[in-house]
Amino acid sequence: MHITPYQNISLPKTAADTMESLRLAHCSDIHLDGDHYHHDQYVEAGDYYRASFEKVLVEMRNHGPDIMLLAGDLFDANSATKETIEWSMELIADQPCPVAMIPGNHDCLIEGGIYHRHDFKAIPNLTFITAEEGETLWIEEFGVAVWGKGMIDHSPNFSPIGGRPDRPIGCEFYIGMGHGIHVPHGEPSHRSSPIHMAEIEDSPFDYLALGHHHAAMKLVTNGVTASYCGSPTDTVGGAATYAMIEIDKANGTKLEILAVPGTETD
Ligand SMILES: [Mn+2]
Repeated sequence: MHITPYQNISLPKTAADTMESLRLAHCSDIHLDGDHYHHDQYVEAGDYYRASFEKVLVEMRNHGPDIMLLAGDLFDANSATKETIEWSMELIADQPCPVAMIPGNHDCLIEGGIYHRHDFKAIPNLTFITAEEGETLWIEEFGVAVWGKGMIDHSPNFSPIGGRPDRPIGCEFYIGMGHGIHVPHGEPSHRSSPIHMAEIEDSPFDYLALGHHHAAMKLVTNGVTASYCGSPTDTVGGAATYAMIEIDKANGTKLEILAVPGTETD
């Protein structure tokens, strides 16, 4: 397959030191190759999911993000077709900025799964987190550290943001990523891939990008900014949505959930 070479943004090596703010676009739960119905119409499923992903990428690019985040479930199932997988790899490679991604439960890292069949780490502008115990990867041009885990098994034993490390030395901006169920204070924790509110409140990230809930959810508390950005292919929250984030070193993090135009259901 052909991957278009990534056109690196030509920032000087010291740019991160002098950058006062970082702009992120956060998208999740795209579910490529899904087969659901939308707006009470039969839609050619593959076309709908691909078109919606392309559309949200255009919307995000219009905000001029420094980095795009894909917080899991890019694919609806590990049985996604080779054609769709290669199409998505080329699309990611075509984005004019770095992209950071974690797998979700639908496209988890089981043996023989998508990310074993196709080498997403070969996509030049993609920072792809796969370590089950968690790993910190760097997007050096911006002095950004991204931490997350590669989900293998969506089970109560998997803790998507459990054991997150403190802010790494030398990092200008610290981003966390997680895919799992939000567990509010006081609720039982028997569910798979739980992300407890207390863990979110305790987290050291400038921004925590979450995925799994298709209705967007802003979680801003105790000086921590996190969100489930919703899904570009599911309007369960009233529209297809994504999030835009501005991390400002002096003024903290600003978060906006935005609807993809034309997808509002009321
Ligand atoms: Mn999910």
